[in-house]
Amino acid sequence: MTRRQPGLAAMATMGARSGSLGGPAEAVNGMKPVRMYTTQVCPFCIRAKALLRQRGVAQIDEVRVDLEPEQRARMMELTGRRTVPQIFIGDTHVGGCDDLMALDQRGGLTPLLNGS
Ligand SMILES: N[C@@H](CCC(=O)N[C@@H](CS)C(=O)NCC(=O)O)C(=O)O
Repeated sequence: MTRRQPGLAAMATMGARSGSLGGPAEAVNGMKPVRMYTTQVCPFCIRAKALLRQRGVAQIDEVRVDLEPEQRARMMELTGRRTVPQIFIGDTHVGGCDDLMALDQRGGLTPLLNGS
């Protein structure tokens, strides 16, 4: 699932990205919004997206850092990391794919997604 691309008119009125993560991530199905910094060729990104979908995430706000170099800089600024994926659930920086899977294995992913 890729990030929604706003129309030109919307972009003209939007100015800077909104929200605490700097973008348009929104809650869907009562779940916290999920943002993932990715590149096109990235097996770890594919694996992370598959796990999130298995846990009921219907929408991922995907930021393609290979297409938007300024977003790679933003990702590194926010996370201190240079690899993709970098995953945010709500305001929480989960980390990469390994971190997401470890969180799930210790039972923390679903509660985080549900804000409980
Ligand atoms: N342990 C990390 C590995 C992530 C990783 O190696 N991602 C690759 C792309 S699939 C990457 O960003 N490579 C570029 C680099 O290492 O600078 C995770 O689970 O997310």
